[in-house]
Amino acid sequence: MIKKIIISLCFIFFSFQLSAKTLEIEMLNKLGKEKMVYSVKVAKIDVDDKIIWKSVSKGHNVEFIGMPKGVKKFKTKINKDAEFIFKKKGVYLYQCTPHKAMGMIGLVIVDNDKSNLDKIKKVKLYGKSKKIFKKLLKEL
Ligand SMILES: [Cu+2]
Repeated sequence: MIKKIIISLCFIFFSFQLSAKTLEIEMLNKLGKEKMVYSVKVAKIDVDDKIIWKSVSKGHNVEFIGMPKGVKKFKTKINKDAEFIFKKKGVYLYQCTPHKAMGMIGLVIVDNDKSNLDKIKKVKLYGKSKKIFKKLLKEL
C-alpha cells in the first residue's frame, strides 16, 4: 500500500517537472535597430517555468527590481548565463545593471497574475527605461 502511494507520488512529481517549461532570453548589444536589449522583453510564463538569460553579447546581467511578495532579490554576474525558476505568480521587473538607463529592462508575468502591478509601477527606473516600461505595459 505504502509502496503504491510512493510510486504514485513520484509519478505526480515527475509529471510536474515535465510540464515545466524553459524560456531562453538572449542578452544582446544589438537587435535590429535597438541597442542593449533582452531578446524577449515581456515573458509570459507559468509557475515553475524557468528562464535562462544567455550572455550572447558581453557586458550584461539580470537584476530584479520588482517582484511578488516573498521573492528574494536576484542579481546575476555580468557576462554570465543566468537562470531562475519562477515559483511565485505575479509580475517581475528586472534590469541590466550597467544599462539600466539605456532601456535594458524586462518583465515576466507568471500565471497571468497582475495583482502586484501597481507596486511594480512605482519602482524607480532610470533614463530611457521609463519610456520603454510604459511601452511594455501595453503588451501585458
Ligand atoms: Cu546590458
